[in-house]
Amino acid sequence: MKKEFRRRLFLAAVILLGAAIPALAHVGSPDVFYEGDAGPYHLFVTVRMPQVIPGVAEIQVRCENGDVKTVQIVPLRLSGLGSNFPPTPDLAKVSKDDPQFFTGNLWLMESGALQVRVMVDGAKGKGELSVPVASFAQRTFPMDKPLAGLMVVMLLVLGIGVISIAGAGAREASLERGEVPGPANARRAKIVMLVTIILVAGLLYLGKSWWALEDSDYQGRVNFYKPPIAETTLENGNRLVIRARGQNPKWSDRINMGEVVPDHNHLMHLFLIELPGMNRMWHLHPTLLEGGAFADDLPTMPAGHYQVFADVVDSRGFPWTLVGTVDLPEINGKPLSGDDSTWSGEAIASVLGKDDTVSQLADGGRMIWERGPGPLRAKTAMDFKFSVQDKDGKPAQDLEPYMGMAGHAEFVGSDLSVFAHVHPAGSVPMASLEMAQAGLMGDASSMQSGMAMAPASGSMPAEVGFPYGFPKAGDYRIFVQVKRAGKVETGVFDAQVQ
Ligand SMILES: [Cu+2]
Repeated sequence: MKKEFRRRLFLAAVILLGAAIPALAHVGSPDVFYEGDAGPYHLFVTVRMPQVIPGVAEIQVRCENGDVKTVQIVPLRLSGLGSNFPPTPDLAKVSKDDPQFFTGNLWLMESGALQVRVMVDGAKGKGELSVPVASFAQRTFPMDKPLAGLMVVMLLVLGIGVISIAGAGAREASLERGEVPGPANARRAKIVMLVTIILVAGLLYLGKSWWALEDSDYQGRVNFYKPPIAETTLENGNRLVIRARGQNPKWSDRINMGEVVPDHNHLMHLFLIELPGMNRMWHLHPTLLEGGAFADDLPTMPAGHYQVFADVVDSRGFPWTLVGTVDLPEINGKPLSGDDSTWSGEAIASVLGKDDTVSQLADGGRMIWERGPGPLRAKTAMDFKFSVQDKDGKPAQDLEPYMGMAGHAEFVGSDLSVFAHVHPAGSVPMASLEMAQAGLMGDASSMQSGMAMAPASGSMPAEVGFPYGFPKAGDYRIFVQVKRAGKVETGVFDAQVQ
């Protein structure tokens, strides 16, 4: 029985190990980067999300002005019950080296759309902001081998201990002092030990069933939050229909694609990227059909194999990215209109390896990535700054808001395991951010500036910035989209991240 049990425990450990393949999270970029204002204070907030829920999120707050004294942080739901009653906040620790850098850890107890509220106090009075975060279990941790070994030993000691104590009790408890147990006592002891063995085995079996149930429930949650699959069909030659299918059977019951909310003017942002070179990209905006499917009349595009990333935000404020691929025939479609845009140029493989900081724009102008020297590092919060020049090399004067913002950037891993759609306010979805800011009930001015919306056209600077951090080492292609004099222009940069 001991052997059998050890074999089973070993099997359970193997199953757990097998389940530990890292999940694609929001497509591989779970940490949250945010730049905005808490009243009079300009803050950069990074939330490093835990890999398991409940788990501990690490919060970093950097203040631009030098006059912040204390920073308090607290997690709560983004919408619905509990979103208006924050628990007692934690005081963030100030860094020894930098008096304007604060860090803290927060327990996230549940999955779903949450927010981290940041309350600042300093020379200019109080201010607060809220950062929406998507909380979900990304993986199952395997049990460590030494711990498993220790537990097997303890279990054996306890199990054998219980059986032998019960046996000794039955054999010797009723004896007088010095009396030797007779055959009747020995028989009784055998029976009691047998019964105890059955009881212990029963308990172990129940324990194992409970463990397996908890484990499969947790794994179900991990699967639930894996990016849903974008199922595509082409109708009438140029109409692309997109449906979502979860990697967990419960998914479509819980998430209704018919109940998504608009995210910067559109219910869905669809990116089609030609594979394998990423040398063409479309940013389109399908419309919602009855029953939660989306459809888009495709523009003219060549036949090819395309990667699909489709961003939506559900009514609770949780962002989902549908992921898939589609093979398209040559499409004779409509011309691009509205907020739709496209780019084509060099393939990623042919340019990697050189420092890619200048991107030629369609009208003869250029976009320049103002990056510092030295290698790019994974898991480091950065401010990605891009300046736009006209064809004479002067700062462009004709920038205007594109879907309400100074720019949109898409960070795509060359192996497609990372996709992040980022704005000047950071990696938080704008729709979730609106929910978070609405919950603050504060002054409307902090809401406006906190969202880093673009100023009215005419006064737009020729530079756009995006707070973000690469989630892991590898090659990336960055698409930076701005609007100039009514036309969307896309700068493309390849990056090697260490
Ligand atoms: Cu965008």
